[in-house]
Amino acid sequence: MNTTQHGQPGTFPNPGPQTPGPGMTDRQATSWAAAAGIAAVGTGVALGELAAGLVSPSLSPVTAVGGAVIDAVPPGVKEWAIALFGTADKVALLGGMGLLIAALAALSGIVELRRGFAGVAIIAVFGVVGLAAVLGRTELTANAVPVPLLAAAVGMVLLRWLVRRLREWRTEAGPPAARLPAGPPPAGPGTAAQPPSRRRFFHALGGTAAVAVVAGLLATTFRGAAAAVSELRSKLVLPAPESPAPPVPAGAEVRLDGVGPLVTPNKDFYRIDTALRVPVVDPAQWTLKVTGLVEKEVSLDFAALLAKPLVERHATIACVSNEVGGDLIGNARWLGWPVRELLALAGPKDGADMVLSRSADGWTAGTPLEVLTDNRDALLAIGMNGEPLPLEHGFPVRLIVPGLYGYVSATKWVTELKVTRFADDVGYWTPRGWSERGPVKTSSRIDVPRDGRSVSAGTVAFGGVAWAQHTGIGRVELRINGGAWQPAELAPGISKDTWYQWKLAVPLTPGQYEVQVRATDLNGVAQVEDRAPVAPSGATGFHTVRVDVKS
Ligand SMILES: Nc1nc2c(c(=O)[nH]1)N[C@H]1C(S)=C(S)[C@@H](COP(=O)(O)O)O[C@H]1N2
Ligand SMILES: [Mo]
Repeated sequence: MNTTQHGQPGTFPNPGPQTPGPGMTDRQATSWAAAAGIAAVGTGVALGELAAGLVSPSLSPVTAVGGAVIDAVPPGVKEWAIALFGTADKVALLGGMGLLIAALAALSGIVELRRGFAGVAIIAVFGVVGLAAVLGRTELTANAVPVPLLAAAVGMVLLRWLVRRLREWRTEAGPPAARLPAGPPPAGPGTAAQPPSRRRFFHALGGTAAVAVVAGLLATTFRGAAAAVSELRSKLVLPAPESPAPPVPAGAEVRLDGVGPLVTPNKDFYRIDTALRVPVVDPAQWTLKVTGLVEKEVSLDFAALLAKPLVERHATIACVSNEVGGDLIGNARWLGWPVRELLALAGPKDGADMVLSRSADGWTAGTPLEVLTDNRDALLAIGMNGEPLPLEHGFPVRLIVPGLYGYVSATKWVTELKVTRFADDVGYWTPRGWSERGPVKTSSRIDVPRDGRSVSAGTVAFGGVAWAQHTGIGRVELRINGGAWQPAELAPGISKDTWYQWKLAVPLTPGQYEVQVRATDLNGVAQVEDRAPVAPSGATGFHTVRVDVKS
């Protein structure tokens, strides 16, 4: 962008025009400034909606602000609105918001023309309101937070640019010619040439408006599909499991503030996938095909899946990219149908040793056939913590396999299971530098105190989680400044497939401490001490925190 020409009023390139310009009245300048404000803010909002549609299908800044308005208005007003608009109340709200946004956008253009940055400040307030609304929506993931900021930034930059173009035009056009009391208006070809800055302003304004329209149309298309599937999801009633989850044992929670929750709420559950746009899969259109080395190909639709005897189980899933001490891991209660029962219907042929699962967006994972047919509860999951799977976590159906990293097992939006051989097929990540097999490595984490924290001398409570899915944790120990390993209090896990919480109270005098944790599985195998990076098969090493104990 051109930063050398500011075109401020008073810096006429050539004062005292020899040929009188066509002139620009204050009213014209104000109208075009208002148009610039609407185009700039419109583009910001449209791009924000588009980004929201791409990143987080269920919510947009506009929807979030609208939702906040609905939550905030007193009940009387709500009833009045429903009485007045009936079922169109939401359309009326969105229409009203649109008009209000347009009015404020026009105002931002007008004040920006009068005084640089005044309009930008109004847009900044827009951004803050949008951000506050987004933060206030509990069902929203952190992914949506940058969206209102992006929208506001785009609006501010465009407004500065358009108003600068407008000022250049006004400067070149000069003040309006003295009004003649009678006679034809002086405007017209030949009378006064339009300055080139006029064309530049209209190109900028038209270009901006065109971007707003295209982004708005794309956003509507994306959101329309996502909104329809979100609606189906929210209306879906999950069947009761034939085999409910075993009860959470008493004492499974150590009840220490800051320790990762025993069951991770859906909105806090880590999300990892290659999907730039969350696949939007209509359950009525969904089918799962079992293909490849099978006696008989099987096809399953969603209604048939719901009618199966479902089981509900807790399982902790982790990403291979989880660093030592990291949070790409979570525990949930999954509702689904055991994959081994589906595979039994198809009848894998001799020689098959892998199932290549494929998602609606073409991602693949290669899972050992054995793990999907042994007695563990590898599930075709439809429910997560009592709800249908969130769109981001694979709605309507995903795989959950206790004991394997997600990249070789946890296919979201799953549509095909191809029974095959490791010799013949590869999952998505394998040719990209990750191991063919991905068993979860036994590991543990110190959640409190956090690394680098100061605590007061006396008894310091340490706590965290440890996991060795499908084997189970037998012991967790702490080591302080490289001393002897001290056993921590290990809470009972929900099952061998979940993480376990642990805690240990340690008396500490003032000073600097380095505290490490080590987990040992139920077979007596301790986690690996040597540090290894996440690639190719998962990080190892002891999680270490430095604690500053103050007197
Ligand atoms: N379709 C699809 N499924 C996928 C992935 C993906 O990129 N696409 N990523 C996998 C990886 S690497 C992990 S760790 C888990 C994460 O599941 P979550 O996002 O529900 O936590 O999903 C797995 N399933
Ligand atoms: Mo992952």
